[in-house]
Amino acid sequence: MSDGYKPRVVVLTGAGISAESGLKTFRDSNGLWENHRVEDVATPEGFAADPDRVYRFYNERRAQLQTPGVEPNAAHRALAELEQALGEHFLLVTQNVDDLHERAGSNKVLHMHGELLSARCCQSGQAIRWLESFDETTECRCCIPGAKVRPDIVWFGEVPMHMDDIIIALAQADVFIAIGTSGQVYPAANFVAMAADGGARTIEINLEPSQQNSLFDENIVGEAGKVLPDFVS
Ligand code: BV8
Repeated sequence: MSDGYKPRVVVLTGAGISAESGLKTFRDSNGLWENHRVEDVATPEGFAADPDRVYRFYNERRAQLQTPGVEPNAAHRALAELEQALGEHFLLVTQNVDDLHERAGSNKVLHMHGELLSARCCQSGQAIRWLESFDETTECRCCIPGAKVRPDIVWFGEVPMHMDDIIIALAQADVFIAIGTSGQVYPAANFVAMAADGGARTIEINLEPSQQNSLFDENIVGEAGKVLPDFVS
């Protein structure tokens, strides 16, 4: 990257970027939604109806994320290098709740759907770093005794995080790159149109063309871990 002009780049990642690290995606074959009903484990109604099932769903994924061998892959590392090269002209937004971007060296990651490795206090709303399993008998560490904790996850019907910052960045982007996302969940699925409206060049990198591939200026088909290192160099 020349020292002079640095394009403003916004990247959106989805579950596909973590697939080569061994984490399940949602909608691929054998994906998370094949073995769980979204309504049961990723909605406030599902949590109210059967909290234990939801705690178990996220405890299993949190434990899997921390098992040996689940490591960032070359795609995560390539994005960390791109952040190094572009500095404040680079923004990484992820729909993922794993910490593989951070473990690959990305410093600024906007987790618009929350994070597995934190819990949210039901009393104060605070997010607290939390690595072990928890359930409805677990007491919060942050405030009044007896306060409970829930997964620090944005469920369907809840408001995604960091939307103000994301909307501004998309309006100012020169390049928008979506990596490893099926483009089926909103408002993230609208980001390509929002970036294009702001004049950005839009690029999709995906194992197969997503439902939205026609909305992108460029479609690169392949495994992110194989495509991205060459793409960013
Ligand atoms: C909201 C919890 C209002 C975290 C998740 C229109 C406008 C606004 C809202 C809506 C709308 N229409 C409908 C809605 C409501 C709803 C929605 O989108 N429903 C869908 C089903 C139609 N949206 C919401 O409720 C959102 N909230 O809208 O609030 C609002 C809006 C704006 C501003 C203020 C308020 C909340 C959505 C968040 C829901 N939470 N999960 C968790 O458990 O992990 S969503 C879930 O899907 C995950 O977060 C996941 O990240 C996300 C998207 O999935 P993907 O990441 O794309 O994964 P998927 O498996 O689908 O695809 C993987 C892709 O990777 C595939 O294409 C595959 O080919 C590819 N791939 C595989 N391997 C590789 C690869 N690519 C490259 N390399 C590889 N190796």
